[in-house]
Amino acid sequence: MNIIDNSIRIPQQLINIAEGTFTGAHLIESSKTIGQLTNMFLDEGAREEMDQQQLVYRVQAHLPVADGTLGGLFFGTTWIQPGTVGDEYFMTHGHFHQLADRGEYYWGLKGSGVLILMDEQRKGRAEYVYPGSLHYIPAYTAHRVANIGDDELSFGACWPSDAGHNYDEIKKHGFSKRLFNRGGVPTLEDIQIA
Ligand code: S6P
Ligand code: ZN
Repeated sequence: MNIIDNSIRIPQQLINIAEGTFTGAHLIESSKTIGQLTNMFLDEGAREEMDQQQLVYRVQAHLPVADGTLGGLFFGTTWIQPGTVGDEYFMTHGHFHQLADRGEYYWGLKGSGVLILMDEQRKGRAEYVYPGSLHYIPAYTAHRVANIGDDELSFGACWPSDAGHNYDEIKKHGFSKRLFNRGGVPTLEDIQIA
């Protein structure tokens, strides 16, 4: 609650601007392991043979209003471990927003990665992510980040509090472009829907 008087208050939340970690109120944390990412990587057989407890990525987010609130903003950090499933880099699940006309900002904090984007016509493109890179994700655009480095990758995000997440389309059809480690070179390849 906002208390209006003449005192100058200490903020309720803090962010470590180098690490992207938050402390304070209204925080949520989540993580995804190899075992939770069924059918997300192209080589499902390789995923099944890996340690199912292995961490792929984790998220910390500051949600100052209820999910679905019109006019608010959410703010978060995602950390992706280095690694591959088969030849495909560790990456976030990826999603459209539930309200598909909501955009988002991403920015690189640590490590090196690639932001993979896809519009509703399945037209895809990608951008490098690195400390200081800034990425405007337009409305109607699915987004996911892959870690192409040997170290942990982290990036920040800010999105409307009524955007929501639509994971179903990605679960059903995946992205139109996937990122593979081909002989040490990050290589984007077109994937046809089966
Ligand atoms: C939310 C924002 C990020 C992702 C996070 C994990 O709109 O894009 O906070 O939630 O990077 O990715 P995903 O695809 O598993 O939600
Ligand atoms: Zn998003």
